[in-house]
Amino acid sequence: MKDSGVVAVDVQLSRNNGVTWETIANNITSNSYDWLVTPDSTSAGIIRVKDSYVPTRSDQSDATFAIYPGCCMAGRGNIDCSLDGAADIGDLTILVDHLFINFVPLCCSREADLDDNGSIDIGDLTLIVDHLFITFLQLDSCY
Ligand SMILES: [Ca+2]
Ligand SMILES: [Ca+2]
Repeated sequence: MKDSGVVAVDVQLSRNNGVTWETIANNITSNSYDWLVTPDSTSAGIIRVKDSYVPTRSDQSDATFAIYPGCCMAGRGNIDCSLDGAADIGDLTILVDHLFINFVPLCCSREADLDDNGSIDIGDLTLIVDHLFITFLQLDSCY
């Protein structure tokens, strides 16, 4: 909640713990602002709110926060929903665990449905093994 002496604020985001900043919104006069989270993912996010007219007056989040890649927002294969968004050996491990060992639920089943046939099965396992080790086949995007 902004102080009554503050007319408007700018909201900024850093994805690298304050090294660089991007402006999310300018001249917000209300006490809240809804922001639709955008890529890139980060483990070092900070939000800063500055007085639009007296930029030396500002405050920021006390601790960093993470922005995770969305569920199947880009390419498939990030089965473990890792922050880097990458399809790698960790994702293969999760898929094997899901299919054969502990049957762990998946954080985003669409990431694991590599052949887009609506089920997670051995066909998807074949594709990620192919992607990682054999033909390095490009995985389809989610859309
Ligand atoms: Ca991953
Ligand atoms: Ca499938």
